[in-house]
Amino acid sequence: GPAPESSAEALAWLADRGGIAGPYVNGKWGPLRDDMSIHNPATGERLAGMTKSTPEDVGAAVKAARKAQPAWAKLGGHGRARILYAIARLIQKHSRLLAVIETLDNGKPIRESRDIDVPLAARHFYFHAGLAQLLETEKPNHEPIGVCGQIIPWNFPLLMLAWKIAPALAAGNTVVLKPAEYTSLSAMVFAEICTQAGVPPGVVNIITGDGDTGAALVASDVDKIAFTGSTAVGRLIREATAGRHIALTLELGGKSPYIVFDDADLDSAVEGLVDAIWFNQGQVCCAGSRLLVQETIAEDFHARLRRRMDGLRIGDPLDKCIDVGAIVDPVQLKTITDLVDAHPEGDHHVAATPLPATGCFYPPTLITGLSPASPLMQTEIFGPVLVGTTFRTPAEAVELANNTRYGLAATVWSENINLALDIAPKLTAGVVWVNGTNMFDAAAPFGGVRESGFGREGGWVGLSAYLKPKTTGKTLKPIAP
Ligand code: TXE
Repeated sequence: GPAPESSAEALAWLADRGGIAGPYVNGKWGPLRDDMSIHNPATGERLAGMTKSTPEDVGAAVKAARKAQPAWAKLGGHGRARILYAIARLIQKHSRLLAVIETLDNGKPIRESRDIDVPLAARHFYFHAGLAQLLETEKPNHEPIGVCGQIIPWNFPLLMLAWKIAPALAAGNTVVLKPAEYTSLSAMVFAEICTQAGVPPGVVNIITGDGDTGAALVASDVDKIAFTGSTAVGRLIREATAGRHIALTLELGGKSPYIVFDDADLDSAVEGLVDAIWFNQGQVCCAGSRLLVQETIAEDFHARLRRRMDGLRIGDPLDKCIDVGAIVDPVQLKTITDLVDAHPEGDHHVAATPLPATGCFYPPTLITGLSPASPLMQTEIFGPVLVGTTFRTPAEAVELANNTRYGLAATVWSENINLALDIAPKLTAGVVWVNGTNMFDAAAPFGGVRESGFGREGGWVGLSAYLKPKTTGKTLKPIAP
């Protein structure tokens, strides 16, 4: 049918499917059970029911993936590319439905789901279709890993699904993916897109459920686990897979520094912060959440920042004029609230715009003048809360920036390119942005170090995490007699 233009039409789309998100295994839906509820965080309204997939449901999905894998690999890079291109085009065709569903389910502003999440997801499939076509010539002597278990978070439900599924499929693997319990609806749309695109049954399997379902997937007969989520669950997964010698990549939390030097273009650096910490309500693994400002300009910079914060529009995520939407779930809202309330230290500034009377909203907040050891400076808040302090010298900026358990991203603002190029290599991070922030490219490897995890997603490096190199006799030169 035609793509829904409104939430009413998106809800009708869900009702047509029984109003329940459930497993998609071997190209078919089911079992559909109303075990859990999916809510709209902006209104509290129930959007759908959801199956909590059992270990048996997970086992059936892994079995389907195992059976489908050899034929999928045999299709070859060009054959798989044809299907990946079809998925990309169908994401574009259904972009309106995907954007509305994503915003209803997650609470992110429709402007973001429409202009960022959905187009980047499509681009990820286009890009990996291209890589699939190059595989046989660029990566001879490489085999797919097999069946990949993939577990994703709720902050970018469709985009994280694309980051996981596109490279896995391009490389000739089959997948069993578990979306996050708060946000499983765009995965339902994606499953239908797979059917429409001609993905053979069993190549893409989706299992809905919570952490128990995730743990069952980790314990199942898969050849690899790819996980994006909290550092705590990442650690559990590492322990659970330790003795089994299966492949593992982890993309975990962060507390990324955002460094502003006194010679920076201050208005651009302020605007960058809107993207760094208020984009997606700060629920971004690489959010620039720790502001480090050179002392000489700190007062001026903080004043500009407070003015900009006070102008942010907070409210109904379906309103195209909204800058800041809802927090994904009451549990996450409570985590943010408890953490900030427990630490009154520093100067707190709360954005002036009033919050909607109901729903899961948290105001954009700036907390400056903190000691580097403050839990606010060390703990990932994963909300619209920017914390910070000042520094005097570049060396001190580097020291403060690296004073964290994490190492995902970092941002440097300076008009002095020599300074920026000197600082960048000294920062402990998987990606460093200069005079910009939150910039992504399907071709650029993304991932972290330390407690931010290991492994990279994107580009050839990301694709390689779904391939096994294999040296074969034919390609070895015999030792001269
Ligand atoms: O994450 P979980 P939560 C951070 C952020 C946030 C905190 C808690 O700080 O406030 O984590 O969020 C599945 N075995 N990030 O509790 O639990 C779960 O069902 C296997 C940063 O929601 O890590 C979901 O699909 N899987 C992060 C996924 O793991 C398990 C994004 C992520 O949920 C499991 C999300 C288990 N034992 C949260 N337990 C980022 N890096 O972007 C849960 N899951």
